[in-house]
Amino acid sequence: MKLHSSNGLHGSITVPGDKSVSHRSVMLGALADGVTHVTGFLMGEDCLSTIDCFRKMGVRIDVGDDHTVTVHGVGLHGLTAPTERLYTGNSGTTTRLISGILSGQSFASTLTGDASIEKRPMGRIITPLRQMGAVISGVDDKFCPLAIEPGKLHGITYTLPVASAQLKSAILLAGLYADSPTTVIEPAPSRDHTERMLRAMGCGVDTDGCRITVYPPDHLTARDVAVPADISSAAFFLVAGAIVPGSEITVRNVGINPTRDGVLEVLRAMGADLTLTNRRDDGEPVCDITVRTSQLHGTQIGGALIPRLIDELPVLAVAAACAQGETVIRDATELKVKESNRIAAMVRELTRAGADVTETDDGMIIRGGKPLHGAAFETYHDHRIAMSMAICALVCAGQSDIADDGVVAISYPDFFDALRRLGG
Ligand code: SPQ
Repeated sequence: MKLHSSNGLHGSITVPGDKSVSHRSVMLGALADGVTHVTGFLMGEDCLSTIDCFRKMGVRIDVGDDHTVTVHGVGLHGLTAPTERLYTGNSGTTTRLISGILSGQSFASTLTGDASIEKRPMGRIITPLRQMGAVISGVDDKFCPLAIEPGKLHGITYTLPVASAQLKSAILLAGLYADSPTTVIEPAPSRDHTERMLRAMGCGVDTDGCRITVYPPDHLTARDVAVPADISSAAFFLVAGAIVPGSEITVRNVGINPTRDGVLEVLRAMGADLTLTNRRDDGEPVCDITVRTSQLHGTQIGGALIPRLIDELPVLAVAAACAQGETVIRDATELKVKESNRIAAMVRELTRAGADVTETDDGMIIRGGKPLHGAAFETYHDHRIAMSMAICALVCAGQSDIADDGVVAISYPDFFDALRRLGG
């Protein structure tokens, strides 16, 4: 993919459905009694991996050609033993959440994924699931492939070492199969889509600050899911609209769940011109967001904000490189264990473009305002690095190249077409 500096992006756009909500609609739809109709489903590779895994466990899932998915639930105890390994591709969410579900089944299973998944930490789920009685093992007790045998689960109270929705959800989903309630205590609130969807399906879930308790239900009741547009995908265009001179972009129907909207808070703190309109709620709060170009300035990003914008940090680093003054990102060591080491990747690629960036132990310091120039950018086979550097390329003098552009299909198959439609 060859990219050039842009004179301005204009128009309105609907980005694809939320990846986190799409995954959970299939998982919980499969475990519910009845049929779940999902609209706005993300047809990205990660969510298709989730569909594939549940089909291998006997769940009928019909995929329409207009982002609709129909999940024919089999009930909490209706999954059947897969005849082959469950392959989760590049998807950490599929791998970790499904591990919680598989721990409560009466059959054995093996989970495996691509080269990136085999490097991502799984010890963090193995430890609490074992405490619950799960019979689960991995390579060195830390990595995929994971082997899971039938186990009898009991409720636990578990304090998470990191604010991670995947870890929290794996434990809560195993808790559906436990003989007593399960409580998870988070260091800071992480995305709460699992809790919301479980409640909507009739399961008792109490949230008291950072303390979440799930009560094992008799059954889940299927409920249709309208997936909002993904704020993590919208973020690329919000940053593009803010930094590309002369732009005005409206992103429609964006999910603004308070556990996910940290990117809006930070862009506002940086001086971005954002207008939120047409607010509504359909299980998840949504609105339309209009961004107009403005001069950004540096800011501080850390603490409890981090889990609320963890996947948006790479593109926020691009915004910071275009801002006047210094931006400090701290408390973000989790970025090192995503599809790539996103701290090292962004420091390297922004430096390649001429930005002044220093890597720190838990984040980076970006001294913005240096003139940026085009380059051949690496993606580290990470969709969010590819899209972040594509947005950066729009403000670089000269041409940029992204060789591994197909990686965007993980979460946003249509990304480059959408950018072209806005004038990129
Ligand atoms: O699924 P995967 O590969 O882990 O996806 C990522 C992403 O950038 O798309 C992270 F690499 O998003 C995670 C996110 O970082 C999706 C997620 C979820 O749906 O629960 C939660 C976050 O991860 P974590 O470990 O902080 O809970």
